[in-house]
Amino acid sequence: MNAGPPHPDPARVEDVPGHANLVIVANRLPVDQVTAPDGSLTWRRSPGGLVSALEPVMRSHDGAWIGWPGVESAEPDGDPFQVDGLTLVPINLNAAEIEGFYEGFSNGTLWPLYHDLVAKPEFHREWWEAYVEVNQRFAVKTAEVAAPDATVWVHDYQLQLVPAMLRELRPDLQIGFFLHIPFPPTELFGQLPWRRQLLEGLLGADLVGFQLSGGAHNFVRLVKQRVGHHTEGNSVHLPDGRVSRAAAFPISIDVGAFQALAESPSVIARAAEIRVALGNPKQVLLGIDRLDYTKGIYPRLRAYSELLAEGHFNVTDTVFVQVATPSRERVEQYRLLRDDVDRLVGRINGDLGQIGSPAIAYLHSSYPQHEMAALYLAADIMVVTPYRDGMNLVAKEYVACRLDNDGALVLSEFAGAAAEFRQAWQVNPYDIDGMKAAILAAVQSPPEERARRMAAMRRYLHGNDVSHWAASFLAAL
Ligand code: GDG
Repeated sequence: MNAGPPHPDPARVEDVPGHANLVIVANRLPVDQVTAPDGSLTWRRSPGGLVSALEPVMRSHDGAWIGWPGVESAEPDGDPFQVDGLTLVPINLNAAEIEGFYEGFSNGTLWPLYHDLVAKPEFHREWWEAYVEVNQRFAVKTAEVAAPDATVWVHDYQLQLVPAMLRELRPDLQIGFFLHIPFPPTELFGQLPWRRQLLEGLLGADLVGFQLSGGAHNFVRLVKQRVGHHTEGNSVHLPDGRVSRAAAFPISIDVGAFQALAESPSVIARAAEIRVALGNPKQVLLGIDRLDYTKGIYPRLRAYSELLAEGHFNVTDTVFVQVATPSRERVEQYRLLRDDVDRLVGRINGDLGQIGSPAIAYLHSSYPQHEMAALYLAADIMVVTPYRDGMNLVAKEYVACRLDNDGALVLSEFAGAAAEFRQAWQVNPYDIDGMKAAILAAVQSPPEERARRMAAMRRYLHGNDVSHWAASFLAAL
């Protein structure tokens, strides 16, 4: 818990506006505002891929981070403030902005469209208008905060118009953009009524980064097709003489931090405690995800329940721990998903569980990072089966924690991480039988094979952690 007032000592922040040499612009600030029992406001670190990835980079670059504090507010934006040495610049969102920009266009239109239509995207003109207005607010604030010739790094699908809006206001800046989620194939993107505006928004950046090279190719192809600019390889030549480049920068994690957690006596003790609490099973399988329909939680649990029902596993010596972190709970599709998963878990436990031995230990909750590390340590098999995922940091965190090269990773081929973790047991989450076979193969694999596969993934991860990712992006910018 990082405690601190929302309006801190102005002396610490008065030199910030107009003076930040590295500005991170993201939908969310890397903190949540919470009310302490005494009524005062404090800040708590928030979970999520972006936060996990960028925090170490910010610290080493001493920059400013612009974003929404995560609570609804109709007040004017507050002053910049500091938490844990990070300078945070808040942008308040009111109820209408949250509904139209965040829950609407970002999570009801773009998120499902960019994830291969796993859910049906909705197109509403008033959501789009809110998206344009909020992107403009982010651009204006960034223009205020950035020093002359500063580097600005804009993040993710919520802010795709910011690069062009910002360039208009501040042509002196170096502007980079990174998309954390997949960039869809041209046929899907083409459905968007505002496809051209989004492409032009991104082209305001000098460098547009994607998780995989496929995303960069899709983007450049679309720019050629829909905007008509001249392209050469992954470079786009703009009419004003500027060149905007697209490239892949697969994101990673703070490997050292996870390794340190995995080595710490308290985390090791907690992992042992978790196994005892689970009844000392022979095998612990683990899933950790935001409760999101892209993550493939449902087919994964179905595959596991069929393996149990067919007698491949026994609930007295095997347990599946599924952590589903609450997410976007005001969006209808997420509420429906929660009901579906609740029902499935209830049915599986009702049909297959025994007193003291549930088939699935289901936790709809969010945990501190050391508890996550203890779970990674306690799990023999990590099951990561998204239908589509930009990268998937959970898979990388599991690998980082397996200091003894033990443990097996079952990984969807549709997660970005699959391109790097060739040695995982890869699965197609749409193929339940295939998933069952892979889980079984992972569970039954001899220790030497697990160690060989894990060692190779760990070697790869060591040369490719989040500071390498950020350094490569910033160097290319
Ligand atoms: C997006 C893209 C891409 C989760 N629950 C808790 C918790 N987490 C942390 C995990 C991990 C992160 O959140 C989740 O990252 P993912 O990569 O798995 O997924 P998204 O949130 O969908 O992230 C994704 C990522 O951006 C980065 O570019 O990889 O593809 O969709 O770090 O550990 N952390 C804590 N408590 C929890 O309960 N402390």
